[in-house]
Amino acid sequence: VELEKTLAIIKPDAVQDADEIKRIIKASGFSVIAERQIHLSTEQAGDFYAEHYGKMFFTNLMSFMSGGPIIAIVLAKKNAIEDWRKLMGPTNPMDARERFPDSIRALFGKDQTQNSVHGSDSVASASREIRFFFPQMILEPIPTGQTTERYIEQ
Ligand code: YYY
Ligand code: MG
Repeated sequence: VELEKTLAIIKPDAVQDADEIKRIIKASGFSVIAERQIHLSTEQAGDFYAEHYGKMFFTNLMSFMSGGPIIAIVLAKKNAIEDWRKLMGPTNPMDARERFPDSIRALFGKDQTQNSVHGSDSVASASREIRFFFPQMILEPIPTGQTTERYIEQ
């Protein structure tokens, strides 16, 4: 089985809950293979969320995402992209609390902007988003049974 990689972000509103969120992530079968805390500029936040440029919420999203440090995390697991989206829950935490009360956004999200976590939504976006934060990362699948230690950033 080839392990898939995805990019998770713990957003500024949930950095205080990072330890608990990472505990849930690991208990759900994901490996954390790289991790980095970074405070994005509004310009970097705009680059990361370029697909949403021009939308009503774009300016809000930029000021939120550049308003404090975030933690970017590369996760590995079989079916990581889809499974991380499921564990995150719906975009709006109110919706998450109604439909998926155990999801991370249900537990830690505040509103539809301050929703605690991000997750890549496709193989193409995972690849782009991992490179955005970890330009040195090797993006070939990790062979089964091999330790992932060597991918952890020093
Ligand atoms: O992929 P996901 O994060 O679940 O939602 P997107 O529709 O891609 O929106 C990205 C990001 O934008 C969302 O996590 C919060 C913010 N946002 C917002 O502030 N207001 C909205 N009405 C929709 C999204
Ligand atoms: Mg999205």
